[in-house]
Amino acid sequence: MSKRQPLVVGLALAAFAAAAAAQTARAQQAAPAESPNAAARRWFEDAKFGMFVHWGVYSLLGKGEWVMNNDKIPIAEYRKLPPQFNPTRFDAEEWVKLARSAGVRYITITTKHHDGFCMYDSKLTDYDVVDASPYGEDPVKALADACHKHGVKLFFYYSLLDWHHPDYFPLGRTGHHSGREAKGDWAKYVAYYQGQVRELCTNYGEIGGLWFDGWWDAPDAAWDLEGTYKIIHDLQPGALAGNNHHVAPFPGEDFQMFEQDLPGENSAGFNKAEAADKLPLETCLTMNGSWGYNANDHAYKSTEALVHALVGAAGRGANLLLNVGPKPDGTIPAEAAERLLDLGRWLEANGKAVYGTRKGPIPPQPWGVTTARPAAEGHSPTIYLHVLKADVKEVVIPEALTTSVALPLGGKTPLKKEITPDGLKLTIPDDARAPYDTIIAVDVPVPTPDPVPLRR
Ligand code: FHN
Repeated sequence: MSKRQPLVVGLALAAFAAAAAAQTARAQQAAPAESPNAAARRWFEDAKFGMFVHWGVYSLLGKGEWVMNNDKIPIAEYRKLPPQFNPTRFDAEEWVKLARSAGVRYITITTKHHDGFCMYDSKLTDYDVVDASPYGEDPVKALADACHKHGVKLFFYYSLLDWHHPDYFPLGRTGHHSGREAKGDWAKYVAYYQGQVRELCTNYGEIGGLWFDGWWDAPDAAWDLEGTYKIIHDLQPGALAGNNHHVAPFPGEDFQMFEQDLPGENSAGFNKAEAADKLPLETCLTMNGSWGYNANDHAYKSTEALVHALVGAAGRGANLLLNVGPKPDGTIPAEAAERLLDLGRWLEANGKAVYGTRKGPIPPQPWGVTTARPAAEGHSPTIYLHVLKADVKEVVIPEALTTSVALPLGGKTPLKKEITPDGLKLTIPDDARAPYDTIIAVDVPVPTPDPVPLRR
């Protein structure tokens, strides 16, 4: 951090301290009741960590969720998959317990992906897991019940793009090998998909929200997104609507997602949009290189890389939605389960610097990121420095933090501080270093607010 760091850091620090002081003062007055949507957005921002599940009949082929399009499989052939789909080893309780052990706070599952096959019991089509597969049960219902039982919120991924439905016409950029006739009634397709959104908001109890995808296939089509978001908000006032369209958020959307990149990055080429400053953010990420089950993809990211993704997202005010692609038998690949348990162990020890925080007042640095926790009862606000580079021996933070106390997370011995021309230098002792992320808690003294004059 150089002293010449733009004024923005100083302003951010001042804003952080002012917000902390204001929050202390506000705590003394009755807070106005917040709307269910505002409460849900705040919950989402606090949650920090979700598990994405891409599961469908495509898992039988073990080549990912785009196999129908990539292998140019027409519907007449693809329809032979559901009768072979019988995930007898699927255990919703097991999935949710694994998620809880990983420190996951919500699960987002594909209810219908681009292939058009519904992994839930829809009354609007027989092309679903209950009517078209020997399994004959509704895995989404089982998952919803297990999530409600274990206090995990459940979000539904829903693909607007549909390679199967005869009224998804005109075709968009993909799905040109499905063998459908070159005709269809787009209004009927909109009524179909909005009817399914209604089903998802009605039949599974309280849900966390809807995660839409596939808008990018036909960006100029009459999707009636505002009508769709109204259905969600009317039926489930505490549910959030998000749409993975890779452009700036539309009216009615409650969070913004980024794919395979942290907000502000675009290595994957998906994320052209800036991070909206007023919406909760989320980055979705594969553990290997595939969303749906890919039998040949063993290129799993290291636990360190996944911790850095989780912390890197939190340091940019975003959640991490980490993906698993279950096998056709309903089990989660062993490598994925292993990574999830590693993350759970790390969060067990360090979750305080992640859950419930917001992005810190110091922007991402070469050494890492910062998260911040507002003042709590009897506790000053805390800035967490996440030193992600193992070879970094000292960090320089704004001089304005001169009066703060900097402790290794869980440690008792304050770090040595030195005022330098670049700012306040903290030296990290070797015994304070931790695997993946050395976290320094900087307790920021907050001026005690002037006593509120008693009203006569
Ligand atoms: O095409 C989909 C893909 O299969 C996957 O569901 C990802 C997850 O974010 N979204 C789309 C690609 O942007």
